[in-house]
Amino acid sequence: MKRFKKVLTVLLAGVLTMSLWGCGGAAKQTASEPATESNQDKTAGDKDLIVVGYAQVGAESDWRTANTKSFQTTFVEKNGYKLIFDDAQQKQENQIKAIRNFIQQDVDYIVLAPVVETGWETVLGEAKEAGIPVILSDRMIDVSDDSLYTCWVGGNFIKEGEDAVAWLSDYLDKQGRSDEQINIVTLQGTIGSSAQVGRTKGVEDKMPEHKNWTMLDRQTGEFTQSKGQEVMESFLKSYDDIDVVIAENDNMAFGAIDAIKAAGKVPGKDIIIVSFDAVKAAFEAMIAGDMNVSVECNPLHGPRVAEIIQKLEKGESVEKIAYVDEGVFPAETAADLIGSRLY
Ligand code: GYE
Repeated sequence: MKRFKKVLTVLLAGVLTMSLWGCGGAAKQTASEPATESNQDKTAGDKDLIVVGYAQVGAESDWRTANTKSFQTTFVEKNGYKLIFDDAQQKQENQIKAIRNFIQQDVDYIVLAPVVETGWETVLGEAKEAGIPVILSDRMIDVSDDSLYTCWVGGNFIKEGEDAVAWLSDYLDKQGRSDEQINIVTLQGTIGSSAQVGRTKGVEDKMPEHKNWTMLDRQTGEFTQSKGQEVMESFLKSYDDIDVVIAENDNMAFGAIDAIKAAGKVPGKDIIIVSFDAVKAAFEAMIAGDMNVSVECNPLHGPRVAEIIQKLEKGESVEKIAYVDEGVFPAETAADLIGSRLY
């Protein structure tokens, strides 16, 4: 019976069309408005709990830590859940193992934040075969058969890249530098992850509109502060004329800031720092004058996924693809906003 219900919910979700979640519903939720409120008084015995296996990417960044916390505080017993959490240490093979374990444990739902986009057909085929719905969160997968997952919720990474370019163009205009030669380097995220693919594409698509901008180099910093610093050190040795660093997340930007200071230059002035995520520490870096802008990427997906699960439990339909609303935070807004940031 339980299995039949699962198959039914997967089928239901599968026939839904793509739509944006940007202007309402679950997209507007924050961690302070949990979708699971109605369940909070539930005094369930273990057998009544909904068992959720979360195949998490790792613990590579502040964003990731906030994302993990969002799941660990939402999927708790008092909300009617049991969470089985797996940290894959940024390795797809570990996530595949975790999913197979979840299948073996016959969890009710699998949530996957995929490290990279490709290579998921086999293991998700196994989950489908077992009748376990797979909810993708954060990053996307690249599969031809979209019945391999129930739905996806996350950030619009291409738009984030485009927003970064729009901010930079505006900033250079205001500085009277719109006709100057501008040399850019990019610290990319994990190659093949949606966050890297989308942000790189968003920037690349908009670059031709700025004929005086040159992308000198781009290399992965694996979304970590230490690798970001290492790559920035090598960029600074290779190029003495870098005007802008685009770091595909805040933690790599923090590493770049350290490298720039160590090289005797002033981050935020001599070299413009454009970043993504907008975690609290980025607001601190902006207030300190070290970072110029951070394009927001919201990690608080726990309540959003809980709302999806609640709908599926009731046999209701869910959006197949749902983007979360995100903003752009330049340095001059940081002091006012830091107090209200949730992550
Ligand atoms: O930007 C980065 C993290 O997938 C959106 O992963 C996420 C990215 C985020 O490591 O900090």
